[in-house]
Amino acid sequence: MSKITEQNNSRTKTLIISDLHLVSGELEKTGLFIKFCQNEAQEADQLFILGDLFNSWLGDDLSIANYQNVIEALKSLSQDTNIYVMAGNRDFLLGNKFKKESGCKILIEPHFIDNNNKRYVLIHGDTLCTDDIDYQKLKKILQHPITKFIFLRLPKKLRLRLSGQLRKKSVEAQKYKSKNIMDVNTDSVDKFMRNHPNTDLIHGHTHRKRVHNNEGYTRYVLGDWYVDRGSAIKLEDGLDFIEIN
Ligand SMILES: [Mn+2]
Repeated sequence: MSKITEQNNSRTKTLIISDLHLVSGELEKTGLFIKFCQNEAQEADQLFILGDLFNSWLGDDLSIANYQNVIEALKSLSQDTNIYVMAGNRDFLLGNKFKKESGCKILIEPHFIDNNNKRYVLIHGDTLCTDDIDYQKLKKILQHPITKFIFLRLPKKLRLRLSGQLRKKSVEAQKYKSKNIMDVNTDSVDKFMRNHPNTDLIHGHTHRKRVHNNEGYTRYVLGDWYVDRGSAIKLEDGLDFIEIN
């Protein structure tokens, strides 16, 4: 059974975001996120980042240096706000040095939180995209502990080269995939939610912000972050989508 976040009282102010896909050197979106850390997130008791905060993460030893300003913003936010980071399919190599330097705690999915007499299950979302068989196969290989172990020990230059090639392939593959294939499979969602009765689902990954009212549960899909505006879910006296700008 997964852990439940300690604060169970209904007045815990929680913000949930995902899929910022920050790229080092892309200053506008990075700046928007840093501003968010200094304002909206500062007023929250806890912030959940449900994966793909970073567009790529090739190991703490290589990537922390590329995102120094983001790490510093997280660190200073972590003094007042509990920050929980879930790995996405882009940044699943976030490690111990990241945890230490950013002040974030790393969550394993699924993670459950209670708010205002309602239980929510949080996941990144890619596990439910079961129609994309090639993606699921590749994920199994890339995120296998042995692959991760070996990759993290490769020279930095080689890691950069390999990830560049992989990214190119994935962009090409996406061109030929239908839009439906890259969304969640509703049977897989139903099956997953049957294991978690009286719970609503919050996830990201698909970049299709929406509220889906299904039989027995509601599925909330987190919104995108652009250079000039972002999106978050706020839990306080209920659930609201808020715009960040
Ligand atoms: Mn993703």
